[in-house]
Amino acid sequence: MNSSLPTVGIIMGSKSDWETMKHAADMLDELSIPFEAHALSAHRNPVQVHEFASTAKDRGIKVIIAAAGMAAALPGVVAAITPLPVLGVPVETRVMGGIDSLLSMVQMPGGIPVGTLAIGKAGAKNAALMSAAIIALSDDELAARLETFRQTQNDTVAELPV
Ligand code: RP5
Repeated sequence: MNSSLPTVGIIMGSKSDWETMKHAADMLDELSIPFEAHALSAHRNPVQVHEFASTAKDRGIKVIIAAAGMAAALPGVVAAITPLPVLGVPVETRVMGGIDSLLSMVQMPGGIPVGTLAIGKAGAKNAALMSAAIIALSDDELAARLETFRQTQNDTVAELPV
């Protein structure tokens, strides 16, 4: 993890979500974006979630990535408290494969948006890339790193592992 002050805050509903969210962390590391990560549940830790969300902007966080599974209230609750952009990652679940997480996250009432990504690993990686794109609007060095990432991806996407 980059040692500068974090500009992305990752919050997830359970330690069990880390297996998914490490893909967001890895992508942020690759782009040299400093981040912090916390396991806090909207249902099990409501006071700590409020503390995290209400202090994030003043601590220098620019984007929050919130991941949860099942009745995935966490991104919406965080978005209701902070003025920062909140990106939601629906975590895959055993019973419904993450459709439960996706629907409970994406169906926000008008007025409080959550930018919901895909279920699981792809959503976690893309949440990091979306965070990068948002922060890069006012950070030219990050914009250049993001462009390099995309160019490399473009140049290597057709390579087969043979
Ligand atoms: C949600 O419930 C968490 O985000 C997690 O995806 C799911 C299961 O949590 P654990 O029972 O594994 O802690 O709140």
